[in-house]
Amino acid sequence: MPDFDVGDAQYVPLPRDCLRQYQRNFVRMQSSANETKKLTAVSLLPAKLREFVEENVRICCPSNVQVCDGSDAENQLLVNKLIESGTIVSLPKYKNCFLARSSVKDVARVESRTFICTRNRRDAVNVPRGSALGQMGNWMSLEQADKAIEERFVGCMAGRTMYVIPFSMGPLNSPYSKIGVQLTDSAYVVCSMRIMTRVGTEVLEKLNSDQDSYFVKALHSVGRPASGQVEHPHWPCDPERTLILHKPEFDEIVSYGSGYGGNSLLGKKCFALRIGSTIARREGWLAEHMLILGVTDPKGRKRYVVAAFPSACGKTNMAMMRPSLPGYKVECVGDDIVWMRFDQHGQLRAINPEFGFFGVAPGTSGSTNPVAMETIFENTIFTNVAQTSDGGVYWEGMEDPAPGVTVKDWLGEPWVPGSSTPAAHPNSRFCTPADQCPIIDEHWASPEGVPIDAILFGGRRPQGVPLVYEAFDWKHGVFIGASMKSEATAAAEHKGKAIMHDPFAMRPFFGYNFGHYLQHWLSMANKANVKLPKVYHVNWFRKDKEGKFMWPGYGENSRVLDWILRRVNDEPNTAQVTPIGYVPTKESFNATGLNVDFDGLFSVPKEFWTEEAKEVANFLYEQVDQDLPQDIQDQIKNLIDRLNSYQTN
Ligand code: SAT
Ligand code: MN
Repeated sequence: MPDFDVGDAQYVPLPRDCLRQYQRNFVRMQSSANETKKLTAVSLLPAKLREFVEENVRICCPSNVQVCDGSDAENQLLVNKLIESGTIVSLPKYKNCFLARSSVKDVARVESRTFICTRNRRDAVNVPRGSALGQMGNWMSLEQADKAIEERFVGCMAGRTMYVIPFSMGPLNSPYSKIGVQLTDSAYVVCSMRIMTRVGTEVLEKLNSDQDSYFVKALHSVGRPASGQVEHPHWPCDPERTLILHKPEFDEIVSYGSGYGGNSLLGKKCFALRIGSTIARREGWLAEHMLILGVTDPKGRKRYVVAAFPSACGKTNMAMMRPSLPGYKVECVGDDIVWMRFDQHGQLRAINPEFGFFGVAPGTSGSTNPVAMETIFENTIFTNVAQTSDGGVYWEGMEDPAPGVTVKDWLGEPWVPGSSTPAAHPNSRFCTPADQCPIIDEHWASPEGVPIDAILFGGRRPQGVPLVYEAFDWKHGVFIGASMKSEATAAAEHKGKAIMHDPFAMRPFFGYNFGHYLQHWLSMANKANVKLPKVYHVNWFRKDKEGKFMWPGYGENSRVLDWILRRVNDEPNTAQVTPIGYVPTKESFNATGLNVDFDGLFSVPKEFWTEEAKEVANFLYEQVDQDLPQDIQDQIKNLIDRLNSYQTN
């Protein structure tokens, strides 16, 4: 329940009025302190957090402030409120599931409006050569950022509640975890953050007991158009002025104007990746856009691997894979983000900093991801999927609705199969608790993390790129990560299927200069006594001359894991050398029972790769220019040399 309430505030856009409002609010906060002796009373918050809340109450002028305790009761009140405002509807076909329809103008991450704000531009982004446009993130000065914040945030929460969400990225008892506090005026965001992160009073207790009460500050408002006219009252937003700002020097995130996904669930991309990568660099570890899975072979040997694919390229499917190879078992640790570091024994260990899955709905079905289908029909918030007349959901790829059941598309309009427009938005999502996954790994929330033996990079590459290949060594592995490309996806505002560079699947998520990031990855090899994991590149999406996929994917990808485990276990005669890395020998790759063109899947066409190497070299030299590490320059030269002397038969 709110700590204090100042009634229905008017929209007050001027700073002066805001200050007056603040004075009134503050008096009430003081008096509520005497009445409420609970941990969630604003006045009893740890000093630094209280300061953060008060400062932003002063700016945003909410009509009341509610510190979230993460309880079921609190969640129920918020759900009721969201149903009342028309933001979500209940889905009676399932248990405790809801559907939200966003504004049509707020459906994906907005990379063009996402900025890293630092004193020096070069700390934040790579500085491209000449007049080339930077492709790896945007920079804004701290002064510009403050001006933009002032223009947008003053009075933006008038008439609304400001929720204070204390959350932990990673298990609360893990030394790898970090705390954040998000202020937001969206109840939908509170409910979603509660699924995606660990929210609640335990976090406040930890902040209270920690000496420095350190937390990442995250301020979010769905905003209010400058005209004052909110187009869709059930989903307020301000798409014209949306801005997502990060200040790594202050561990601060400020997001305005959008309520969707990574724009508004600030623990995810903003904290765990952008700010996280800058903290990781400072502290000597890695914050990456990767799934984590455990794989057990028929002999009972278990290994964990991480895999980086760009958004909407099948990370969730792989993390929940049901292996087709007999005797294999896959267990899921995480589907999107990893924080990993070498422990005192030199073993790379990883945690999943998240608590839920924010997965792409379309394409998820009993055949592509049966495990996800067993996970998501309880305690889930769906956004922008279609709705069925029997109180369920529907999306492209899902089994057709039963006869007599009608469908409303993601906009709420009647929809019939075969329509020219999709039923679900291509970036529609399920937001679901991770521990509901039937194959969640028993160590998924272990404070010490899980040991990692292999790192996979991958993307959607229709041409030229083998199903799997292995890096010669760590430096070559870092170069492979830097060279990643993939077809554009619906997760951001890009259109079409152009092949885009997406180094480490981090292009939209770097918190600092990509050249420095490469150096940081390379520097892992300089740590004393570390056991560097093997590095791979995988591509499930190669197409033949007729444009058909050459590889069935999904559960059959366990055959690739099988080969990787053989390599990790140092089995002899498992690899042959090509200019781009090791590919499997025919006898070491289990294709039994599959009708696939082995030679075609693993071929390394000289012409394609000569072009590819040139293009990647141009990209890296042009984009990273003076910050391109010498080791990467050497890798480019080595690849070109190997290709020049490559004899194909
Ligand atoms: O950034 S989101 O969390 O909206 C999804 C993604 O791009 O992976
Ligand atoms: Mn992602």
